[in-house]
Amino acid sequence: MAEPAAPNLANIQGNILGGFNKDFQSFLFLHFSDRDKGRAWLEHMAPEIATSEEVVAFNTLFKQANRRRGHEYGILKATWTNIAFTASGLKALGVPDAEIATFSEAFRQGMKARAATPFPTPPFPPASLGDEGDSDPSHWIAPLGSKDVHAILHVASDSHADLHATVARYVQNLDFNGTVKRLFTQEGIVRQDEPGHEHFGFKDGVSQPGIRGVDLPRPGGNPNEGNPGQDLLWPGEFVLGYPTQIDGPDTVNTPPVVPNPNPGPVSKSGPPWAADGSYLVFRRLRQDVAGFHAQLHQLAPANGLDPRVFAAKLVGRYHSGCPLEPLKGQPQGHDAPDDPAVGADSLRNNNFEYGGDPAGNAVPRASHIRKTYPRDEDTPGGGENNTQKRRLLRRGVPFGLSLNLNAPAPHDSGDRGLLFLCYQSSIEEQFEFVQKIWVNNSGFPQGGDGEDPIIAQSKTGLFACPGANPANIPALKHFVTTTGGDYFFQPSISALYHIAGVPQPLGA
Ligand code: N7H
Repeated sequence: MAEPAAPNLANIQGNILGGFNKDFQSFLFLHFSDRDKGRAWLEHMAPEIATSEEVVAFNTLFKQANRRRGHEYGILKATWTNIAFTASGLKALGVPDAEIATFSEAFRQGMKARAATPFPTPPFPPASLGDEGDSDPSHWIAPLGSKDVHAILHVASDSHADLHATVARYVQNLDFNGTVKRLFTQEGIVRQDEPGHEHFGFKDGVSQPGIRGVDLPRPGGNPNEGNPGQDLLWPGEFVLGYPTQIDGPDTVNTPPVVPNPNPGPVSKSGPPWAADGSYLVFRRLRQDVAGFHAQLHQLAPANGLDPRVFAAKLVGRYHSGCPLEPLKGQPQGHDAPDDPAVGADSLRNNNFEYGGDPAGNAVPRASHIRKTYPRDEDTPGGGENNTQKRRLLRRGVPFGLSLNLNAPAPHDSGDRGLLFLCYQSSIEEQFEFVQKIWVNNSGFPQGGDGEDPIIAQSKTGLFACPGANPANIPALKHFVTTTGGDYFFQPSISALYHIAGVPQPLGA
């Protein structure tokens, strides 16, 4: 029988296909000390869990109302919850060892085991994520990365008050149950001074993969794109049980279409009940904002660049999200200090490729967005058809308060950054591949390009920046430190009942 192509949104947890996109978020790290009471708690929680169907419908309505009224204040509000488990969590809830063994090795080992030092040096490919020095797991915030963490309960809301009322209700129930312990709570909060921007100042969440069956082509537009420049990918890249991208040329159409638009093999991992589930990577990344800006203002003039252009070259976009590459159909890109601010325009801000800029004159080949998604660039892995198998659905949110760069507070904790979350159907082939083989590798895409200047896990690295003088910056400091993280599996709604050991109620 043919496998389904359109994702079953009603059975897929919210935030996987259809991001929560909420200003106020809490992540509760839980431990189950009794199998049966843990299962009873899960049965009780299951109706609280949002579906992707609900979140996609809400987001569509929210955008429509927002567009018509011209503002988003007070239009619609929601509070969403979802849940994901570590391998030790599945075991604590009684999932048999033989079934756990069928999940991916990275998930079974957990991020801490994969993060371990030493920093990858040749021979390549490296065995670890390269979390060294301050990022070494021995410095992580307890209990992140510990096998005691069994589940992450994620609550996200448009209102601070609603978030805390919901979390308080859940915590009361945890305490009542007694054997589901809350080990730690991590708060996430969108920057109130610059909503949508991460702590270094750049607009985030601008580029996401389009998903066939969820994101529709624009009327009269390219049938293989959602918004202009947003390639539509098969849902199996992000959810188990669906067709994936083909890592090879299109042999069906003449001329061949790139990326290959035909459905590839169905994504499989874990036991049959893992279908409609997804792997979640959670990484707590601290950002040294003052250090980042101090380096910009020191190195930019020393290398003949305006600090705003240098900052944009590190990322590949201006602060507004506007790309440095020329938009399709336009002769010139942007390389002037003034930010052209087309960042909010999703019809324009992803409509570019790198093929016209092989030397990296506009966007250096090692810049953050080119490293993590090289688009049509030639790669040692085989170019764009292979690259589309490395995509991530990013669902991050900042943590900590903004740093006032004009008047830093004397007792500032410095603990701010990004809670990086991403969904994929293979941790090894997607998140880990991007971090190990592209980000941390100074030889990708070409020898001498340098590490990713934003997230590489080494203290300093090379950054080749054509247009700067000199063009090679040999010891660029890096200001993102890993302070914890783990790998989770986010089961379908029906699988939550399966794990709880009860039949799914009709209509649930
Ligand atoms: Fe990145 N930043 O502020 O510089 N990221 N990121 N990221 N990131 C992106 O397109 C940032 C991190 C990706 O499709 C933008 O949304 C920071 C990790 C990918 O063209 C900005 C941190 C990983 C893309 C940042 C951080 C990635 C992307 C541009 C950590 C994966 C899409 C706005 C503190 C291992 C590329 C946007 C594309 C975009 C920043 C983390 C991956 C501004 C500060 C850990 C795939």
